[in-house]
Amino acid sequence: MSDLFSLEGKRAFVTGATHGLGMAMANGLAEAGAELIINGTTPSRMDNALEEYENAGYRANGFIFDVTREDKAEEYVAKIENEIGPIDILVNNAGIIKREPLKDMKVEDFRRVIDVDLVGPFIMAQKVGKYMIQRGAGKIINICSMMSELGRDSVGAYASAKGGLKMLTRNLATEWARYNIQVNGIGPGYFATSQTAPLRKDGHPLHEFIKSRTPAGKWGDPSDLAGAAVFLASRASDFVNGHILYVDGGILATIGKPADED
Ligand code: GCO
Repeated sequence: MSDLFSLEGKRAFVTGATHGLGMAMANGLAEAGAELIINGTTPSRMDNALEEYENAGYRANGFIFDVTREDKAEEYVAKIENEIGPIDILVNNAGIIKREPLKDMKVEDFRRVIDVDLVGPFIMAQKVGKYMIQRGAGKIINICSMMSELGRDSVGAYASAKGGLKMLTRNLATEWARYNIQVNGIGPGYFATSQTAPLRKDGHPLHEFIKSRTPAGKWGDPSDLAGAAVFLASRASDFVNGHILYVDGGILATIGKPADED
């Protein structure tokens, strides 16, 4: 049974895995046997991340480039494929958020969010996918969000990108299942990361709201995502195509309940 989920001999490229959810998923993939490739845009974060992976006993290679740069993505993917080895698994995790009401948001800020959270995954999938198609094998996991399904004041640009990423996932699955490439998504609920740190500050109205809105009654721990990542990266998911696996403590299962109801 453990063979079904083993990633021994596989190589996984997790974008933005210098911290946060990306790092938690990368840890899970490495624990299952995968060699890691990561990228990021902040050199100091990269140094710390590579040290952390190394201390944990994982093999990790890091590259500094922005996933929205098509030329760089193409160049680095070719370099990795030729000099390190085939990328068997791609996790499109890198993303940003800008919290700003749509009526005030600058168009350039809206564009940047779409560029990083939606166009970036397309670029990476296309560049890595080229090699996966030649090999007739591959796993692509796009990191979606609650905001692939739901709206919330101030995160309209992010939600537009993450809704788009869900449909990019289904369309890549539609075109690439025939090449034995499984393209799926993970939709994390509300997790305790640096991205949500502003929402978890004491006194922030979202802090208690998220706990009461989540049937499991708490914020997720990033390590809760490792199992979903390993499943979608392994042979266990070979006939799973275009699925978004929500790991959300049950948020999407319910409309929630009034604050004063026990
Ligand atoms: C928000 C955003 C993110 C969430 C997440 C939910 O509400 O501000 O939705 O911060 O962390 O993406 O899945």
